Amino acid sequence: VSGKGILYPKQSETRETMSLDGLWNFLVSPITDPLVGFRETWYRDDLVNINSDTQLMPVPSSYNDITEDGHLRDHVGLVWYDRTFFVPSSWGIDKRVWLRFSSVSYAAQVWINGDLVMNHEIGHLPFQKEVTSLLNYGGVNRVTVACDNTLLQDTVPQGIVSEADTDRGKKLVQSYTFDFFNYGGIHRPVTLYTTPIDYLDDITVHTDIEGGTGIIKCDLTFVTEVQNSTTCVLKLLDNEGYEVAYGVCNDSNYSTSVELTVPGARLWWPYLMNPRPGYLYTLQVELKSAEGDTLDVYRLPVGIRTLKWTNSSFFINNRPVYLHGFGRHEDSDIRGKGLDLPLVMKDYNLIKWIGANAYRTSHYPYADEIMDLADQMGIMIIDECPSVDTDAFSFLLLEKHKDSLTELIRRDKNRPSVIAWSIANEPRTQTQAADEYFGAVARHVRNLDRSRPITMSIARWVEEDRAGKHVDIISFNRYNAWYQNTGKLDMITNKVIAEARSWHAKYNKPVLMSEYGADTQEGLHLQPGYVWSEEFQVELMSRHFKAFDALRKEGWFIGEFIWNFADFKTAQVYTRVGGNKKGIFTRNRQPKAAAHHLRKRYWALSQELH
Ligand code: BDP
Repeated sequence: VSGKGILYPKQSETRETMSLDGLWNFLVSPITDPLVGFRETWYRDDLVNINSDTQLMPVPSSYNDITEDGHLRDHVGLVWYDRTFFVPSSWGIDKRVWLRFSSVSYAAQVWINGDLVMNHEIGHLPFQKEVTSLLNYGGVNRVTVACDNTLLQDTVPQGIVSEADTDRGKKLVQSYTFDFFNYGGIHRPVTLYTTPIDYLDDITVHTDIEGGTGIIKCDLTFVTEVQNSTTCVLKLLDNEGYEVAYGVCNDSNYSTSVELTVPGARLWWPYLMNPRPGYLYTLQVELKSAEGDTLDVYRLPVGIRTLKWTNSSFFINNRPVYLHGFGRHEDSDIRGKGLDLPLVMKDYNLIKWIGANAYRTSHYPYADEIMDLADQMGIMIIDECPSVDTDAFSFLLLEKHKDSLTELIRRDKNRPSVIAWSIANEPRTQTQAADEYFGAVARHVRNLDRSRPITMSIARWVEEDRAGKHVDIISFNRYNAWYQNTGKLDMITNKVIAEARSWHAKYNKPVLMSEYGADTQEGLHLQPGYVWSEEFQVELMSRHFKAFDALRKEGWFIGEFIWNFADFKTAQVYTRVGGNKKGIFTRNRQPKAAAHHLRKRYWALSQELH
């Protein structure tokens, strides 16, 4: 069985979880014989027995920055991971056992005890498979992962691999045009968990408001041995655990729907739009047998809110919203893109401190744990798929691009924090091929979810763009006084105003500036503002604020996202000093002068608006 849903593994009366995080064994495939691990079936034994170069590697983490080996940092191709673990005998009785990876970048192949379990391509997204029949219960087991970070013309995102002559001989080198380091490894938690034999496979909720009453439409799918034999009992609990709504529905062909009504519903509001932002109910779903026995229980957090958009505005719970936030990255020193809860918490504390109400998950889906906190804190998310700088539009690429959105929407569809889907960042949208390609991508997303608007961050000029017509909100990225007219601070305000106006004039849609900014070396002071100095970054921001304030009066400008929340690592290029330094915070999450400057604006904005 490999159900259709990807519910986050959670413990309940009927479900157990076991973390497989920790130190795994790790072996790099030799560049001279990259496929040797497959030929010699490395998955049939412990890596330590196979090769004495096996070392320890933390999971979750990127592997690139953990060792002192520059070759590993820049490695292209396969690396192997394995570890052993015990499974209790009790798990072997009347249960299904599942193995879930929250993300491996970029492609993964997984074996249990030498048997192939699954393949997955595209980083930043979870995948899982039932492994019940492959495990030794009450005994030791081995999980092996082959992980490949290679990016090609038909991967999402795209890259190019070529052969280079080095002092060590011929070697593969990876190039890519996107501006963040192509970290590899097991980036997010690995979990073994149980469900009952008859289990809830997926839950989909859509919320609405009628007067003061909240409506929650729940679609459930489940897997049971006998069709039409089960009942689902739903209870909605408020945040103190009191039951506020109840519903029952019967199996009809392994799926069912029910509508819950919540009189006097507490709504999910964004941060700073309400004194109690991020209000979440708990939807408790119980699958019952014909005899009334509980088969499975799963609890899903639910926020009741509505989204609406017109050609000029974006509304949450029927109130117009102005988005003020950032583009971000999952990135930090040492761990790269590995999930790190202290870092995640620190980032949210900084987001609250600075008074941002939104961010874009540039340029790929972020960890479930990061999204959970957005739901809880009321931070609005533009949820981006991993397509960056898309070019050379092929059928295969389109199919994978669509898959990345299918998997993203399947994972995040129930999250109140997700207010829009971003289908790409800075694709080459000036061609007929791009027009058709993004038409197809947007249709695909609308078929999966009509409850949220679609956007795309465009960097082509207004006149040449051919893809904006396919989205609901125009997001544009522009680096005035940085990539254009470098250093000319007096060439920002009018240009931003003019460009935003022409986007609106061309497409008659709400417009958001999704990137602007300047690289800044913390501690570098040059007055009057000169590129790379703190003074320059602050002045550049002020000139943009002036434009945004003028645009806000025109009624269709719906938000400003500075690039970037924090400094982050990139590929080695001579335009980057230790990475991209457009952060408001350093990579170590300390404020530059820009952070204090932005804080003043975002708090003033939220006071003025709400
Ligand atoms: C934009 C990209 C972003 C880059 C940024 C920059 O969307 O990923 O980091 O430029 O160059 O074009 O700083």
